[in-house]
Amino acid sequence: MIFSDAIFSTSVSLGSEKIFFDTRKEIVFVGRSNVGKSSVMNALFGKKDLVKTSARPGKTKTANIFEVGRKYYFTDLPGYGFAKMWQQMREALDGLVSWYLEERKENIESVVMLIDAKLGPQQTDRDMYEFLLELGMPITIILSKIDKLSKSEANKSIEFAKQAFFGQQIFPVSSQKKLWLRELELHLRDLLK
Ligand SMILES: Nc1nc2c(ncn2[C@@H]2O[C@H](COP(=O)(O)OP(=O)(O)OP(=O)(O)O)[C@@H](O)[C@H]2O)c(=O)[nH]1
Ligand SMILES: [Mg+2]
Repeated sequence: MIFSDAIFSTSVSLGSEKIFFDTRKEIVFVGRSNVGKSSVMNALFGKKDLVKTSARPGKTKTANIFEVGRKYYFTDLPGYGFAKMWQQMREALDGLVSWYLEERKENIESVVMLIDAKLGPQQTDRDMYEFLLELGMPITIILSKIDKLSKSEANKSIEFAKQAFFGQQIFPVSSQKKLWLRELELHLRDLLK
C-alpha cells in the first residue's frame, strides 16, 4: 500500500550538513522513545523493516531520511524523554532533534508528533509541543498503539488529546494492527500536494 516507493536516503548526525541544501518537501516524525515512530513509518511505507525498530527504547540515534517517490523526504528522528538513557547521550539526541528541526524548518510540511494513546501526553511531550509552536511548525498529532485500548478508552484518549493539542489534527493509528492508516496517508498526501 501507500508510500510504497520509499527508499533509505541517508543518516544525519548533529552538525552534518548533508541535506541542508536540498529543497524537497519533508515530513518529520518526532515523539518519546519507544512511542512507535519507526513502526508508523514502516506501516506508511508498506514495509516490514525498512525503518529499524526495537522493543528497547533509544533505537534511533541519527536523523534517518527516506526518499519517497523521489520527491519527498520522510525523516525518523531519535526519541526524546527516555529516562534511563545515559544523560550525555540523551542531551546529544535532544540537541540533534532541535537542531534538525530548525535547520530544515523551511522545507518541513508537517512535524508528525506521536503520543502514546494509552499513556497520553507526558511533560516531555508538552515541552516538545511548545518548542514546535514557538518554531511555528505545522503539526500533526498521532495517537499511537491505539490497538492497546478498548473503543471507549480510545475515545477518551482522543478527547483528551483534542484538549491538550487544541486546534491540531489528531490521528489515532495502530501500526501493528494496521488501523486507521489510510486517514493518515490521505492527510499527508494532502500536505505534500
Ligand atoms: N501494540 C502496538 N505496539 C507497537 C505499535 N507500534 C510500535 N509498537 C511497538 O513499540 C516498540 C517501539 O516501536 P518503534 O517503532 O521502534 O518506536 P520508536 O518511537 O521508533 O522508538 P525509538 O527509535 O527508540 O525512539 C516496538 O516493540 C514495537 O513493536 C502499535 O501500533 N501497537
Ligand atoms: Mg525509532
